[in-house]
Amino acid sequence: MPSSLPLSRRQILRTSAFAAAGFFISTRVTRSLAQAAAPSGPFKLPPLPYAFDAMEPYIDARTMEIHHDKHHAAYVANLNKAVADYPDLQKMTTEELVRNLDKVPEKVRTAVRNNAGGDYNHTLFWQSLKKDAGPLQDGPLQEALGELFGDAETGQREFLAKALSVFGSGWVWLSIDKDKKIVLETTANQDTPWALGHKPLFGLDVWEHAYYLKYQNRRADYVAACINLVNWPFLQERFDKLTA
Ligand code: MN3
Repeated sequence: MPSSLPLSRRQILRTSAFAAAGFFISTRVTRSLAQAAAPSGPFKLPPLPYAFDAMEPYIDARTMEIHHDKHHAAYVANLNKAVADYPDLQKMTTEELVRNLDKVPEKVRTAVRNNAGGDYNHTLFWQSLKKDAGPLQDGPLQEALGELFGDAETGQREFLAKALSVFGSGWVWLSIDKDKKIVLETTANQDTPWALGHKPLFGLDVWEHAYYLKYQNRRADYVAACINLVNWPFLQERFDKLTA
């Protein structure tokens, strides 16, 4: 039959194309599952803005990978779950959600508070870290920090002490109050400074998941290491925007 050869060739082609596609798809599925075991929804896990090992040796690559791909991804997935029945909430950003928790229906308020907070805090945290960002330059942020702490050494000491004062899981923050002054404060769990009426400038994650693999119980060593990673140019720009 004249068609048998072309047909079988087509079949072979189809089979191999299918096999290739299948391989491709399964690789992609595995990756996307690892990225976000999420029921799909309006909220997406923002990509880490650098490689997992970008903050070595201060933050190890494995911690960074688990922290972003598992912990941060879980907040996004759980936020999507929480807003699944609320089209109005689905249209909001995580910042709008954490700034308006009183408007979130009581039934999902705790879930939104924890998971929108988790997404918001981590997204800001990733951007706030950079290796070799250089020191803080003279300018409004430097002046505001000087007003609060006096000198840099005192600032680091007080920031560390504040970070150690967090009992259990939480964050230590440099926030901006209503008078555009910087305040040093902490929040529990994934609460944000917005809940305290302040604008978050810089937050350091002091949950154990942020440091346990490398530092075990030595939170002070982790915080001291992170002080080397502050992305001052980013914070300067953010300070200018938040105080404009
Ligand atoms: Mn975390």
